[in-house]
Amino acid sequence: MKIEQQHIEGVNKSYLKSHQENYDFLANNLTQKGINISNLLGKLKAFQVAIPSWALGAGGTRFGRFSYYGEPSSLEQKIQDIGILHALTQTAGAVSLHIPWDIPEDYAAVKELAEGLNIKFDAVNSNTFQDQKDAKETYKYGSLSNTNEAVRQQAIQHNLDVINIGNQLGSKSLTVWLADGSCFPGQNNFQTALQNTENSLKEIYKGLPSDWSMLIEYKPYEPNFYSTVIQDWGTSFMLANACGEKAYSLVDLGHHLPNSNIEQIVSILMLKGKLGGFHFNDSKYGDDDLTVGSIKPYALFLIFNELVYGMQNNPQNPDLAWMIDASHNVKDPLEDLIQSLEAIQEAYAKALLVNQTELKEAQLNNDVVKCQEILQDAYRTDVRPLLAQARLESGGALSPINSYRRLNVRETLIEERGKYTVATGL
Ligand code: AOS
Ligand code: ZN
Ligand code: ZN
Ligand code: ZN
Repeated sequence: MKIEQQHIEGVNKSYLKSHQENYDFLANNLTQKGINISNLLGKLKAFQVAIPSWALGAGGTRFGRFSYYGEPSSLEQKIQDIGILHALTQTAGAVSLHIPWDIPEDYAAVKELAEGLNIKFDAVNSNTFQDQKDAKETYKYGSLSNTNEAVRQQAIQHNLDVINIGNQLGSKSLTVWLADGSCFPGQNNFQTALQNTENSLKEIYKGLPSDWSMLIEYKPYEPNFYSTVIQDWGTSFMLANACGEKAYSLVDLGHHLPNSNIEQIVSILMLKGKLGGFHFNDSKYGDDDLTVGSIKPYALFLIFNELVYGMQNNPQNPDLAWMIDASHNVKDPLEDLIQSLEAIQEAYAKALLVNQTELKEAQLNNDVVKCQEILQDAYRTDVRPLLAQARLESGGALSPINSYRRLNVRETLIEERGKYTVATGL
């Protein structure tokens, strides 16, 4: 299934009048505050977020998985799904692949399909958290950190293979997330595990093309429940520095212990020029991978406030790889991703409303109340008409979720692919 422009325009008609009223009201208010609307719209239109190939089917937990009908079974179908998301939202112009789950059979065909849907290939992800069929060595006791050199070599080679695959598609970065760690005290020597990881990452780094970057993701626990080798941003930062200037930290919002001040982490990494990528999601307890903005939207706004500040004031930090990393156990994955994309844009738009000059002045005057007022005034502004306008101007849907439903997307996918697909696993 492919959503055509005329389908979207058809559905947009019924929302046009009320949108125009809401938008005019907001645009007037913001203009009176001295905000340049066309500048704002330009930034929103340019902000594209990569969809992870693994989020297009229903997720699950270790207790089970309830499949969603009509899920994609091949890389081509995953790209088609992202094409649907992008047509509606105009903000999902990239895909993040996972190897070996997404090895293309026909590179030219996959590239052509993605190009036709205006989708770029963002960071490619390696997988050393599962044993692969016919693999000689097992990752049961770690991959890049393993005490056995043969295992480390296999994991290094896999990452080099992933770079090679991504290179053929036009990707420019590799994301390394390791499940390495230990489940019980005494199981691992912390220093050996970190040293092995550093040496292995340096080997992978040597194979990185000159215009590529390596993104090092951290996570405090799971699947290992006593220690994780790359447990926090400090460890990731340390490893990125050890590797070189093309290595960066990647922040996944779900990879922090409760109440961590993620906005501060983001801010400091950008100051040091070492924030390379982002995995958006939301969580209540741990790495819940819930819909972005569904639990802590104010925290997301504060994070975006630092990202916007960094993008404006930290030329030492590169452009970021923006990605969603979410999982949906009970929702239609595509609807869930539409909600996440909207929440990201909303937080970004609100952060763009913060008057940085006034904030700096209030900070210098130690006017704590004013500082809070400035942030909360931006946060409390309903920016949704602005997002809708940005979508409209780019050819997207005024109301993506409603359009998705009214265009019977899921029903059509089920018709085309069948209710139970390979991805169902039944
Ligand atoms: C795992 O917890 C990390 O968030 C990874 O970024 C990602 O979810 C994984 O690579 C996908 O399988
Ligand atoms: Zn992640
Ligand atoms: Zn995660
Ligand atoms: Zn997660």
